[in-house]
Amino acid sequence: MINTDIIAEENDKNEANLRANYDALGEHLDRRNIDISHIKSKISSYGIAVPSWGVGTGGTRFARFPGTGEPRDIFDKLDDCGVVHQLTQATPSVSLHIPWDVAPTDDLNAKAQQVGLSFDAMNSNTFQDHSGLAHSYKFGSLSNTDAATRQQAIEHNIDCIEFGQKIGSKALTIWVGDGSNFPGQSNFSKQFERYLDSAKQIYAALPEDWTLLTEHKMYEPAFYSTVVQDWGTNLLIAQQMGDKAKCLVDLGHHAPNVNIEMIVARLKQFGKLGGFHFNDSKYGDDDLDTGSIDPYRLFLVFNELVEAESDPDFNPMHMLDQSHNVTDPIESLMASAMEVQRAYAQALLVDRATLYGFQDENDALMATTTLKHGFRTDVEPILAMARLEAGGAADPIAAYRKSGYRQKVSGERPVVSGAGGGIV
Ligand code: RM4
Ligand code: MN
Ligand code: MN
Repeated sequence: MINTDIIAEENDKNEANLRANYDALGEHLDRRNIDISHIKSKISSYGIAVPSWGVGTGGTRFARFPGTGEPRDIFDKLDDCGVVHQLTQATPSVSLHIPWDVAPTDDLNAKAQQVGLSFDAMNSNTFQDHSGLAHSYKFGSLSNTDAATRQQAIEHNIDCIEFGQKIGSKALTIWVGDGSNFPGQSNFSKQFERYLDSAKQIYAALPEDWTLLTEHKMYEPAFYSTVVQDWGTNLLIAQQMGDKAKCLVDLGHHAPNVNIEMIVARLKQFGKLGGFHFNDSKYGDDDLDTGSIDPYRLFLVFNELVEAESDPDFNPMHMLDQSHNVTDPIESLMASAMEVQRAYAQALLVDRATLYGFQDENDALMATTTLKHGFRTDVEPILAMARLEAGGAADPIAAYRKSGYRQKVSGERPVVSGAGGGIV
């Protein structure tokens, strides 16, 4: 973890300016009839999960260029996730991937407590073969034509639930790479039927207070068809399963230019929006840092979420899901968590009563201007003040660099081989 003296020293440097900026923004918002402390308290209580795999350096299918001091195992990963949360106070939980993160659950609980974290949704990775498995997932997992392979994948998911119960998780996220690379390779209907049949068996093993999240993705690793390719198929799955099954929207899993905020609105309206994987993309599942390419789209998604906030039954899970190929993953995760908070704060600023009035009058220009007013407001002082008051860093990246954390762990963690491609 980061020495708290360093955080305090860095905060001392920033505090006077921050207070002046915060007060000025407070006056500005006051004139818009918005109470800045209300927005700040919403940001303070907001948390987003980080994926365990996100703290390792990612790669493409061509190569992976390792960073220095990369985590060697889940305990190193939890240390790094602890730093992200310590400085941002925005990422209190971690989403594990099984089998990547398998370890004795008592040790995981002890480590999480030590670094101030809890565990979010479990991810069952049946998109690759695990060592010691009897059957290969080369031609699919839950939808494989071979019954024994499907059974193995079903049991793995049930194992993930049991594992998660021991560490306080309350959700299982299923994303499968199942699909086909050639027209004619698979029978779409039969393949989906097999998927549904397998998913029903997993759903039957779900504890009462758990949620099953299914994640759609248009393509990759299968390049012609994917079993759960879009939100329509995802919604069918959730409807077939039951009340505990909901859809997870990964922002990078759609065709370019797809109106994601509208997908969010539709799923929300019918009670089937279960969670998010936040990231950003230009072309496909690029897994770029959240808000780095299209922060307006992120804002528009949060605009939909804020609309539903007053509904007590609406509580989708929020996670980051991104790959850091050329940056220090800790820095990218901190910046991304703050981008998510920014979009949330901006969406909270939208004058909804005025917006609805313009919508009813069909005043397109004033409606869009009213909406954008939230996005155009610089809410950074709110985010920084929330961090400062919670014991985090006003400027997390600067404090992190000052701390020398990466150099310190580099001494303890040997360089991991960079050969080959792959996401992790
Ligand atoms: C997939 C999908 C999953 C993530 C894996 C690593 O594209 O986004 O959510 O766990 O990548
Ligand atoms: Mn994802
Ligand atoms: Mn993805």
